[in-house]
Amino acid sequence: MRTRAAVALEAGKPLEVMEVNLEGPKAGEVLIEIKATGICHTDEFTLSGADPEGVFPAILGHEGAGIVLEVGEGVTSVKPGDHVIPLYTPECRECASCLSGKTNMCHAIRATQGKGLMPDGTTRFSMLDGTPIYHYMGCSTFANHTVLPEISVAKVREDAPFDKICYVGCGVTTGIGAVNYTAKVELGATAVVFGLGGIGLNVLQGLRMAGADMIIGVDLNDAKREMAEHFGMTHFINPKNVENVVDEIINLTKTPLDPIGGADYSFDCTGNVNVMRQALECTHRGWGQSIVIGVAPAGAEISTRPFQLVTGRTWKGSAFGGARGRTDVPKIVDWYMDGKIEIDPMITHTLRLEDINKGFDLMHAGESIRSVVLF
Ligand code: NAD
Ligand code: AHE
Ligand code: ZN
Repeated sequence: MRTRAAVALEAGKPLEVMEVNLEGPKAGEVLIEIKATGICHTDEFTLSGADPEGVFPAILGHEGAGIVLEVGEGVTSVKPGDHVIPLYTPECRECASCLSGKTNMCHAIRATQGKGLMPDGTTRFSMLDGTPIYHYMGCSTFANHTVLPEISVAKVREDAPFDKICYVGCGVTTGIGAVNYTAKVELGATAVVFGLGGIGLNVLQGLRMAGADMIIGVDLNDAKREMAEHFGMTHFINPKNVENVVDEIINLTKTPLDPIGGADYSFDCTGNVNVMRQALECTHRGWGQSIVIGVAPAGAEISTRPFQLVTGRTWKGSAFGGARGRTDVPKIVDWYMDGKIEIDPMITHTLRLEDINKGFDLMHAGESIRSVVLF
């Protein structure tokens, strides 16, 4: 079949909207009509050329929602008509990672997915002249139709609006999950969120859900403050206005009973390795945990004095919030539909596919939280 897609022809260039060829689903695969897709900072990261796994031409996008149109041989868990969210972190329930119960990092198809290929080593997309187009994060949601492995789709309730729940495909789950599944934040905790964008705001609402007391937000952009307060931030720091952001946080968290100070938890949602260091070093001696969510460019490395770890701080990472896609994503959609979490205010812009590059411009200008493309 033919479908419309925004194609990343090469790194650093705007996407080009065009007709492309799409082969139908093979065994174990499903064809999905994408109804809406968010634009995440990670799409920008790969398009910029900073992603070591970036391959071109590719159809980017990994934050979508849509309807199953057709299933390949042997597919049993979804059927045509089902509403689904594509998963860049699949859940096969059979690999050692899934069976461990210790991680959401299913490795069944990771090797081919990282090369922009389907599990059989080929692509389903091509240009009209036959040139293959790579998949992206196993999702390629910047296309009106896409093909995914069955293990990479979460079936969700049919009354949930596509233009909002697409965000559960990455940002919402990543932020709320990092608090609840990765850090397991407890009632009364003190936490710091670095970067108050599409991920950081969801960390904030995760912290509010978990019952954290003091929630400090850090961002270079003062314009992020108002929305962050709406999502539960109790204190704001703009690093431009303080001499040393780590000292500032430690001072804020000192109490007469605890003159050492330091946060119980911190979350990096910037992808900046200097910020990751600050995030670790502002946590409490003896028990502080810092969760790295931000994705750093190729070649970047983190550093700290080992003494920071010797004295009881823990550095952890979180991909897709530690959520097991097929199990947890439908529950997060239910939380939204039941009013336990909010999504609508974070979707600041909706665009047509033809205008998708505006979504990247708004992100660069710091003017959007999430732009959502409607098909
Ligand atoms: P975003 O652009 O919406 O937000 C980033 C925020 O960080 C902005 O508000 C910006 O002003 C702020 N910021 C930038 N540099 C800063 C600094 N030095 N100090 C303080 N604040 C700073 O991006 P997003 O969509 O929220 O994504 C955030 C990061 O998370 C990206 O690196 C993205 O690739 C990554 N990410 C990771 C996962 C995962 O599973 N681990 C999932 C989604 C996104
Ligand atoms: N390809 C990059 C890494 C990109 C990365 O870390 N991706 C996150 C999701 S970001 C979503 O917006 C992730 O889930 N990683 C786990 C995985 O298996 O990719 C690189 O550095 O090579
Ligand atoms: Zn993302």
